[in-house]
Amino acid sequence: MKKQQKWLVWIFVVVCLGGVFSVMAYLAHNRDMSMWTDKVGTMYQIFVYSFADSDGDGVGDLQGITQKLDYLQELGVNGIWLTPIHSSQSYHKYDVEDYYSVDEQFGTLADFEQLVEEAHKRGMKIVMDMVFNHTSDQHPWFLDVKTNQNSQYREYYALNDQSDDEFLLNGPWHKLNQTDYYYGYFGAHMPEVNLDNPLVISEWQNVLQFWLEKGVDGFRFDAVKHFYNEGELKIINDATQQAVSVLQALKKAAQKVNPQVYFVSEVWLGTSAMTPYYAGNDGLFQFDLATSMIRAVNRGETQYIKEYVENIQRFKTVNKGAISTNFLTNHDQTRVMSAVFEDKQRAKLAANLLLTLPGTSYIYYGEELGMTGMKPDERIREPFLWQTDGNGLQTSWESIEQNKQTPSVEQQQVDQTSMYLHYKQLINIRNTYPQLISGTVEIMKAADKFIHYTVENETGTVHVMHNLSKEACEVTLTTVNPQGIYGTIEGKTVKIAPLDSHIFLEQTK
Ligand SMILES: [Ca+2]
Ligand SMILES: [Ca+2]
Repeated sequence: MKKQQKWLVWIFVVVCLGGVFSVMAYLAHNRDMSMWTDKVGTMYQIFVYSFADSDGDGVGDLQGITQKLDYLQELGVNGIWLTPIHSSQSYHKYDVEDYYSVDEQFGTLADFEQLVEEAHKRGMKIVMDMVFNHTSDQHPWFLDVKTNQNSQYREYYALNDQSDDEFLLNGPWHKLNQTDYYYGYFGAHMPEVNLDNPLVISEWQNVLQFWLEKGVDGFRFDAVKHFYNEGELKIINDATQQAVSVLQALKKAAQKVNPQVYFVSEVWLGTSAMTPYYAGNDGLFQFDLATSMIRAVNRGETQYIKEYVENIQRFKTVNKGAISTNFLTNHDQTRVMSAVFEDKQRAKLAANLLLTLPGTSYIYYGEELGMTGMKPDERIREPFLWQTDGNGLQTSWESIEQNKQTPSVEQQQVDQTSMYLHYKQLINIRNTYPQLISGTVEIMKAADKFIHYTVENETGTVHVMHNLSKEACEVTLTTVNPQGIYGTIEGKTVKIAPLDSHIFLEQTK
């Protein structure tokens, strides 16, 4: 080959490689999740039935949420998690009949698209609840299985036709017909799907793509711990790994529509058993942390928070983009205000913990009003209190029993001591100091009734101290040039009121 030809070949190779690398860089850039890891510090969980009713039928709906987006923007949250909105007979809608629909009680697909558009205009994300462990017993697949012995959907569910099988003795099996039984951990109305069937996975992939095309930003997956329950299928080799594989397959399909799609799962397990699930998720709800924060507030115990913080780095060994998903309580648990025995100062202190630890912190609707709530479930899902007279899109599907004394948004917006203004202040701090979202956390001191941690990034270190005792305390600072964020500093001394916190910035020298 002549010298000139060799050069031409080399130029060709370089141009081709350049093209390949550009495409790879483009794809990598598009999958850049830094918006989620660095900017989305606070999310707001809406129990749709109870939040805002636009048409006066007593039930919350999508147009109601759209009309209240300004409220959420003013509170400072960066996005919303909606409990399921698909058609379903129940009020909670965790038993879905049609995954491509909007329940008519909540509105239409057009209402949903408008909600997404209006949320995006305000820089807010929309995360949808996806119930993929089970369907409703009214889902067309299940109705067909029930009535048709040769149904093509038999393999879509966990069925057992051996009536003498020992599985049937222990597990939550329900009678399908004369010969068959089906598995339903949450009850006969929630038959569990067979996630080992590729046709089911492909259907779930289509569902995610459908909603991503409507503009949704992410998904919260329900009951992931139960994807592969012991005894549900004949062969389960590794329940955790199999569930992770399901999520990975879903993610791959979802990324084709939105490369930055966000996955967060409910895996209701202890931190170490849950951590491997990060391989299929961006976020995992930290149930142990939630309990630890409530315990710290009620009893002054700090060792559990210390242990949690020391474990956070392990999440990143499973998935380097892992986000700690912090929360105090959700729609299945006693509300924070009730968990702290209706002590307003303790509830504020719990908020201070929730909103100063790195990750994405979720607020359950009404928590910012100090709403109370103890089981049964309906009572931890009472109508959100918009106005004292019950107007202002307030829902009325059930009477208010446990929140007769809780002040409404209207009252709290003008009360300087209110829970609402406290949450708003802390969320604002979280939005102002990005290290509180994505910084590196380190415990400085974890003692009885006192904890001090730092959250650091390249712009500076935020110090957070919580006084978990009923006595005021004083701390002498060794920090050069501390800049107050929450609470006052006199000279080198920080005074912290009983059950209160102190936050300051240590400027990078
Ligand atoms: Ca309504
Ligand atoms: Ca299951």
